[in-house]
Amino acid sequence: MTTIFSGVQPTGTVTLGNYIGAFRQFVELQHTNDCLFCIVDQHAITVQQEPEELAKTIRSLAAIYIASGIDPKKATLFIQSEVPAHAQAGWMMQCISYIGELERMTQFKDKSAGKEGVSSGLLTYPPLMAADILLYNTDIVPVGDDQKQHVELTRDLAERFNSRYGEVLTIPDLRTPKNGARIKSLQDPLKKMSKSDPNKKGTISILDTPKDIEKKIKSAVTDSDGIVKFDVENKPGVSNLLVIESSLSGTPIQDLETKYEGAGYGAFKAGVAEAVIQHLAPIQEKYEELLASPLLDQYLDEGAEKANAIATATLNKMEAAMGLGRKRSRSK
Ligand code: ATP
Ligand code: LTN
Repeated sequence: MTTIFSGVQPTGTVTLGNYIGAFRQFVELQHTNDCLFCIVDQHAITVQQEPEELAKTIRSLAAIYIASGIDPKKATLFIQSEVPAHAQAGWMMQCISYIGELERMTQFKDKSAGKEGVSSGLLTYPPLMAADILLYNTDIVPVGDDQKQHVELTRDLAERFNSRYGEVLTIPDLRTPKNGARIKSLQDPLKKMSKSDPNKKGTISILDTPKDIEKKIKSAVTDSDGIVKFDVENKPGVSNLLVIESSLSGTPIQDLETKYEGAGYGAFKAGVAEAVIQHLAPIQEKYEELLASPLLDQYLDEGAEKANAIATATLNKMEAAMGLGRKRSRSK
């Protein structure tokens, strides 16, 4: 069976970008593969977090995973910091990474640009992500477009480890969605929609109320020619809204262009808002139920137990291969 692994950071509320780019792929993949999904809280602290808020966001994210359709009986859902092997293997991956290759990561450049007091964890974040993936002998990593460079680095690190210490690690492949791999901000359709964007008008959270969704889509930046047509280069705002409606409703973009022919942007935006509201309503309902239920902790406990067993086995092999501790001398 193919092994799938992915992670989402508990930073802010999950956006429509995360949902379309990541969660929907997860839900689709869980039926025919061996899936592990992680709440990567150790990645979240590369940027300072308020402890109370972080703890709440972790639970909320777990509920969002399940409300979006992840079945914790089929897929393993767990919290990164509850599986110590991640930090241990992350350190080993750091020791085989070069500072130069980490400084070239665009996410590091974006998140550190113009900031004072950038944590060293922000730079060494990709080796920890590599450890997350490699501990589970992962074949495929489903993510949005923005994570492509990190998955490529993971492949390089795994190959480097194997060539230095023997064939221990599986080389993973990337999977991005055909439609919606990079949902854009509603206020700046050249930028990706992001959880940590301080301008909340550009971001739809999957927990937003119908009123907020309508308001945000109504004020989405488009253009002045009034034609609903998919053209990313010349009409990025309209194209982004078309991608959103198409991926949520399952209607091909061409059919949406026909639907909105001659309609004007007012009717177009109302239609997109309706599609988003309809799609999110059952997810929001399930989310509230889960947060109030003791089942959430039970699922996370079971997930951590399963993940720990697999991760520890790989960690032991990695340590033995590198010569750490007494694993080699004891096996003789
Ligand atoms: P942050 O702003 O804190 O960096 P983020 O919104 O980028 O957060 P992550 O937790 O880093 O969210 O990403 C979770 C998953 O969602 C990843 O697979 C990522 O590729 C995907 N993703 C994030 N933003 C988008 C987007 N705008 N369009 C499509 N996929 C996205
Ligand atoms: N870097 C990712 C989150 C992440 C991840 C992972 C994704 C951490 N570890 C392992 C896939 C596999 C992000 O910022 N979205």
